[in-house]
Amino acid sequence: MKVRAAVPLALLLTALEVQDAGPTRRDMFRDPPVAASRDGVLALTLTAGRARVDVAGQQVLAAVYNGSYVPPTLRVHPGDVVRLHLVNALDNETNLHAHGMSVSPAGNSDNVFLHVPPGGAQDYEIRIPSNHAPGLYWYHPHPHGHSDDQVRNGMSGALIVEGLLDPFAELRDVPEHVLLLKDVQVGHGQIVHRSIGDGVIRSVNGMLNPTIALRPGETQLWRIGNVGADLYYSLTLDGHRLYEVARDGHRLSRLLPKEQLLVPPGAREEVLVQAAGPGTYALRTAPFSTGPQGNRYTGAVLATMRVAGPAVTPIALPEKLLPVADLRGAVTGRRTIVFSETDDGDTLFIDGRTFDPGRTDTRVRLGAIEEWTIRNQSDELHDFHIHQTHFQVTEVDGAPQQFDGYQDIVNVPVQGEVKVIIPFTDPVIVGRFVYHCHLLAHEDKGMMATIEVTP
Ligand SMILES: [Cu+2]
Repeated sequence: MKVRAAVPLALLLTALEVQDAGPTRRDMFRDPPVAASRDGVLALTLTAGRARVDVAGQQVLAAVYNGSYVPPTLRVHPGDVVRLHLVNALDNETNLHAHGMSVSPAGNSDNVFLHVPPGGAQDYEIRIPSNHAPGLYWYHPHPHGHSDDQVRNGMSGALIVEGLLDPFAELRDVPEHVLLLKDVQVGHGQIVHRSIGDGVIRSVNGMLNPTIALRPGETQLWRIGNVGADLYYSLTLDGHRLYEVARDGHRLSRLLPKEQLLVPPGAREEVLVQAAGPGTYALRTAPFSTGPQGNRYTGAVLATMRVAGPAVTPIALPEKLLPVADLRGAVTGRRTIVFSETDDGDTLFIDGRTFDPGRTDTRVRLGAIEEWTIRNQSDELHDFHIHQTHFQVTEVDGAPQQFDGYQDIVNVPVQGEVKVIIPFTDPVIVGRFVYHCHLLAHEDKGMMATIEVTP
């Protein structure tokens, strides 16, 4: 804020002190720091290690990247190369996954079978195809058995492929924010591991209910990522609709006004927000239950939108965006996979088996476009995610779904099923990778399988 000479300094200080007093003080919203590519290359080091960090206004000891609960947002263009040096200063093995990216799963690219031992380091080189879909992706560790713990600690950050709104002259220059949703359980100054959702604190970019400032009528792009380990978010914004532009980094064929958005673990939503009249409006997540064998947790106000200042003329939002290819009619094969678990919930299966990195569960020829039925034979929610590619959701519990675009995460109802069409058509994905439930506690307890795409 610029201090104007006409206001006595003493008065200003008093006002600030009053504002700062007490627990009701809210942080102004801050975007995560940015590491952007230059001349086609993004080079950076991520060091995974324990550090005392600020989370939701508390100092806690956590395992994080580069000493921060909110590591840099990686911003790249299609065609760029990411050269990432991962240093493991933790007590457990770790590795790195570029969630949602259609990149090579081989060698030292997006290869989750690579594990970096404690004290070790690994150079990753991820080449982003020149035709890669622009949007919000994210990075996080993926070492089976430790994924949940490491992501719960804060090891997750945003990865943005530029260009989402470039084709639309009226939207190209709207201000944007990245909102990373993470949740923590804190005990004795440390991040602790209790039952999912139990006493959880929700944060946005590590902040507790920060204030996002807009002018009346102003339009902003909010890139919202559920980059926590296990929690569902069900989002609403008081007095406003969220205009859905993209799901999981994939632009929709039209702008969808939504009163409420379900964001399962690992999913992203990119939305336009158009501010109403002056006032404050809460961005909320509703209380949630993941089923009789699952978890219940409370809702929270995630952020407060404060609308003030001179009004601007609202942009006329387009109804249509760009066409997206409908894959129905192009299906070359079908298969069914089943999620199940033991009665105590301690062991979870895909097709009756727990994860074995040495076994190849599914083999697919490059060029195939498969319809998968994903059946949930348990009494709690799971969400399905496959690496290296995306899919089209065609049915949920037998009800046909309207086609608007692709995604890489889908919620699978309790004792229900979804049908998706998965293209295995991009030559860059040839190799071995995985599909799994993205509640990382479930993945760590076995609910993951391997797939190989062969030329
Ligand atoms: Cu699950």
